[in-house]
Amino acid sequence: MDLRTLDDWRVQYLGKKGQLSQISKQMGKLAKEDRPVLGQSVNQVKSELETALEQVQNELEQVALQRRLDAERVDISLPGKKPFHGSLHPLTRIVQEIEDVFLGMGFTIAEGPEIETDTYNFEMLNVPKDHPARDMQDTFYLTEELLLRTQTSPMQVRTMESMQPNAPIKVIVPGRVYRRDEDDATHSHVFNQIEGLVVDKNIRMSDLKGTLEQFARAVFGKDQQVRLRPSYFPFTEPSAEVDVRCTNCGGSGCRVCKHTGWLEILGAGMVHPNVLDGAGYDSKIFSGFAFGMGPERIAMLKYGIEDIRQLYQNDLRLLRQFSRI
Ligand code: 2U9
Repeated sequence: MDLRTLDDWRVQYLGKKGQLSQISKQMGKLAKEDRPVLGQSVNQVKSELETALEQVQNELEQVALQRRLDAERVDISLPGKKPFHGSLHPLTRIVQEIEDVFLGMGFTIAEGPEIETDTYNFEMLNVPKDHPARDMQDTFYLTEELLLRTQTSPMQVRTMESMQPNAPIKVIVPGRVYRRDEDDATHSHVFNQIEGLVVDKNIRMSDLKGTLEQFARAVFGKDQQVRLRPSYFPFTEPSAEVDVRCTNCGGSGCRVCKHTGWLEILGAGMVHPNVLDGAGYDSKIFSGFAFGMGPERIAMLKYGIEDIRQLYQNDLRLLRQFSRI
């Protein structure tokens, strides 16, 4: 017996044209006093049949349900499929890590346009008209005045200009910059920079050194030594290049540090008086320091990546090594 056969049975006996209904139709042919007798018998039989039908129907449904549950049973002992996990790109991680270090020292973060004017990108940073960086060979010009920024510093200039008259500044500017360079293992025509600027009264070279030491220790380890070498940039005076002990050999000399024991990670200096005055901060009252670094280089040194192009190729074999899961 199954549910369908049961329904056929119901139609045959209890249906509109079924046997009980046929019997009821005979009622008219009976004598008046016999009709209630037949009526009662029909009702009683009908009610007994319906009860029996319901009971059998319940049993059959129960059996059908059990059969379905057995067929659909999940084998919880089967090993699961591992879901694919994304992760932050190593470059994004380094940028966020560097941002966190400076946020912890009270810096704010500012971001600005990648298309800049010659005025903000060069003029206001004290880069003279005949400086090689201004050459068509080195900079992507869009028009005579518009260009793709070669550094994030124009945004620091904009920040200085936007400050309430001469409020103190402590800002870092991360972002993409562009230079007309041949791409190779250490150069890319698009790369990232993080530049910092601090301006206030009485800012000294020792503030610069302390800040950069703090930064180097947070990123490269708490015992990091930092060394400043004299250098030249048009926008800072004096200027310095900043080294840490080689992350590969610890300072004894190896291929990575070209046997010097040191790795250059930053450029920095005291903001040139022309830059301060140009952006509205009187250089006789205010002083400041600035620094710039390339997070690609920091990521390469920290993670031992030997070719900058690997940071842009999104090869899963590299990226999977930075997955936390
Ligand atoms: C203002 C004034 C001065 C930012 C500075 C450097 C030195 C520097 C390079 C590091 C590697 C660029 O990414 S890189 O190629 N940067 O050496 N940058 S001082 O000086 C400023 C910035 C803004 C208003």
